[in-house]
Amino acid sequence: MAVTRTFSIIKPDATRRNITGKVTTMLEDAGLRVVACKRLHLTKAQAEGFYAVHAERPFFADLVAFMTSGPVVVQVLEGEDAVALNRKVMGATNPDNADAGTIRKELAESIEANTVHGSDSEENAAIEIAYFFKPEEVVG
Ligand code: RTP
Ligand code: MG
Repeated sequence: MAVTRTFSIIKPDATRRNITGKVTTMLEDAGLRVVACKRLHLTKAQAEGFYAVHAERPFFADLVAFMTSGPVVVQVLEGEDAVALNRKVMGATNPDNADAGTIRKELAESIEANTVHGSDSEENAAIEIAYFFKPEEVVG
């Protein structure tokens, strides 16, 4: 399996609870390496653009409000088959359905305030990385 990259967001529920280090440790312990990182407060336009694929979903307005409710930490993660590895350590979207030991099972508050985002394909990872980082900001 090749070393690849994925995109991660540590969501506002985690920055509010001051557990970004704990989340990052769980990512690192799973075999992922942080090769780019910054903390920012998403604008409404940034959050709407990022989640445009969900624009027609009933939870879209709530999701945008949540994602702009506090700072986030955006990261590029590198590792063996990084997209799948990250999704595995994140756990299911709804923490009630997530496996024990996953970030969402251990730390998420709800299906919305679920602590982390992770790209769902290599194609989307590349799009999402480019949404937040210039090539020279990613240092492997
Ligand atoms: P993500 O995109 O954040 O990595 O999460 P995901 O793939 O597991 O879930 P997705 O279906 O892409 O949904 C994006 C985010 O929207 C919120 N959500 N709320 N209220 C609801 O029913 C609901 N469903 C999804 C979550 O924050 C989810 O991560
Ligand atoms: Mg998703």
